[in-house]
Amino acid sequence: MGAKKKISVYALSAISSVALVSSLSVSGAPRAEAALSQCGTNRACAWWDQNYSGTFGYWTSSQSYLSGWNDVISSTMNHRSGDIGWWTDAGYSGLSMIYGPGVGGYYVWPHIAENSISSVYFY
Ligand SMILES: [Ca+2]
Repeated sequence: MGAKKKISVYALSAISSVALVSSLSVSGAPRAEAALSQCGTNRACAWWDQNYSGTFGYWTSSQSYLSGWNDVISSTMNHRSGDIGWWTDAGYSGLSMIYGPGVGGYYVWPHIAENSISSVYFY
């Protein structure tokens, strides 16, 4: 993740400030699709920001505690063949959002999932 962040910082510094401003002002659907493509098969994916943007991470097995990712996730995607449960507390407890294959979404406060996911279960 650190390497990924560095790459994007270098990429931005190569663009002129004018180009940077215009790319920020039109950063809608195209960026979202680019971000969704980060999520390979057989993975549970998450992003820190809405619309599948921001810091990206993925898991290939259940995580009883999302270390480094606790209460920061705003977007999720299930690219597994089975269901995934995102839980608001560690140890697959609290409130859950169970999603089938290919189902994802992003959360805006006051949705219960916004910045509250703490564990993920692979069914
Ligand atoms: Ca939580």
